[in-house]
Amino acid sequence: MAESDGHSAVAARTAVPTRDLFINGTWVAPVLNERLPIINPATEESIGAIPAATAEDVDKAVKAARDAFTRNGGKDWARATGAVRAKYLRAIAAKVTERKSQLAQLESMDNGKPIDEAEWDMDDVAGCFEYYAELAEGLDATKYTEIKVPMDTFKSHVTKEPIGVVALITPWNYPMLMAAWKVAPALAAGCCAILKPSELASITCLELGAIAADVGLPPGVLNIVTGLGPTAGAPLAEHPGVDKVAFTGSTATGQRIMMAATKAIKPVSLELGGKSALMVFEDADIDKAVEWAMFGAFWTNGQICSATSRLLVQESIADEFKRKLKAWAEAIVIADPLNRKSRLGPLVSESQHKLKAWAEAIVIDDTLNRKSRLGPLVSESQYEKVLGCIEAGKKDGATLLTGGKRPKHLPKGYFLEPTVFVDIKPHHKVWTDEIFGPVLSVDTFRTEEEAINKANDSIYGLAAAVISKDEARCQRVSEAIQCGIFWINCSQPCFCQAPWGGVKRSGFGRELGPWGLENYLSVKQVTKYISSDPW
Ligand code: TXE
Repeated sequence: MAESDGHSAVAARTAVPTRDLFINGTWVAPVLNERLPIINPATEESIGAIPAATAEDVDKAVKAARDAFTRNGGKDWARATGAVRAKYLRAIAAKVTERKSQLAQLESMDNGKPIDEAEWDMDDVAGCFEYYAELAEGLDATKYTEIKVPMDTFKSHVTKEPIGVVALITPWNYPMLMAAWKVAPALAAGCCAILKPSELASITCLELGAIAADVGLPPGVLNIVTGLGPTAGAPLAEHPGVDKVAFTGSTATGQRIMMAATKAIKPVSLELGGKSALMVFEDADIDKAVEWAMFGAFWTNGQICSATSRLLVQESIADEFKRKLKAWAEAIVIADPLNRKSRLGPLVSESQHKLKAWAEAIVIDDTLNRKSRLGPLVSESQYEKVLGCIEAGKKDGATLLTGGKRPKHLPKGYFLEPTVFVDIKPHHKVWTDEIFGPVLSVDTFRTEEEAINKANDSIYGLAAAVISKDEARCQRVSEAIQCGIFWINCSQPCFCQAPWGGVKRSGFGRELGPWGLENYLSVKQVTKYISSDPW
């Protein structure tokens, strides 16, 4: 194929392994022996199949996890030292690194993300397991923490214990990384887990099973069941043998999971949708601000919970800003994600230099310097959803500044041009609803107060950002915005040491950092009567 069609210079496609469900340390065919096709979103071709688990398979996985949790009085895992668990986590990290190239190719073919980005994801997966290995070791030192109580006839301490059997239900936008964000802290804490990845991108999560087997993880500590949400996810979330559910995905599914958990009074942590705003003030370096806006909006095709989907620009610079945004968005080259030139940038990068490199690689208005950084959207249904949102934007009366359609040179695959809407009204769906695609809506503001009010006027509260040279203003805005993650003079950096999660309908609970570990720990108070006198 010709260079210009975006399908040349494509890395060799690795074979997709055929896997069953990973239960109790072995590969088990699903009871109904049904499979779901894996569609490569860049070609719309089937490249394999994943097992479709149902309630009976889920039940087996939960039993295996419970058995692993209690086996040998819990000494195999739950009550082993953190140092023992850390060894396994480090071995998993090493295997991910060893298999990085293959895993990244599989991720790219399954999810459509540019190959460079998929490789960065694998670095972050390994980094996440390494990080929680360290925290697992740290648990040994803090196992018993004394508490001062006001009566000297009593002695109290708290001890942290693993919550038990946990269900980890993950999405498709960062398939292996989102699994790592849950599996690594859950295992570090001493929990035994059932991972249910998204049916739209399960390949690399199944490979995590192969890696678990390779490093000799005790059977049942990690189980992986793939399949559809209603037939595999729902029975898992509702299973009475599950002690906690950790979920990342849509707000609608989060509500269902929470209702199931409410009935059983079990804890949940929910990382749901977002509609994150980036506020750009007139004292900002406009070129840099456009770069951050592009990065926030179009990286991973905007299929990121924290994506910059609402841009607020101070009125005095709005015309220049929009002109540049249009030119730069149109300069993004869209291509097969296995093409090395195709990349959007790191969302969850461990190292800042990657972020910087990405920002520097953003091409401005010189077409000779174009760099490809957009792959296809993940699936036909997501593609249709995003196209529907674009139509709704037009119908509502927003002006399409650029994009909104399939690129001419890519007749196949779920490719979409980076799309920018302007002339936004507060009720426009493109402004209020999570789209999860490369669609940015731009509004303006006059004062700081107006920017804050507009940014806060959302049912979501995951992330937000400000760009301004005025440090005091940045600080004020960071305190005024209702969200769980706030960026100053940047957008989207993510580090596994820092907490991740939202407020309002973006969910609750925090992943990553020590907060991520606490998600899987239960605090027990132990109080001893130490006097010889009768009470
Ligand atoms: O999400 P779902 P989908 C948003 C985004 C996207 C929309 C739909 O707006 O367009 O959600 O995506 C499992 N019980 N986000 O349909 O359904 C499902 O199998 C238990 C934002 O993929 O929430 C998958 O493993 N589990 C988000 C996981 O839930 C169920 C990332 C997520 O799927 C279930 C993804 C049920 N009843 C989508 N139904 C983010 N916050 O990053 C489904 N699942």
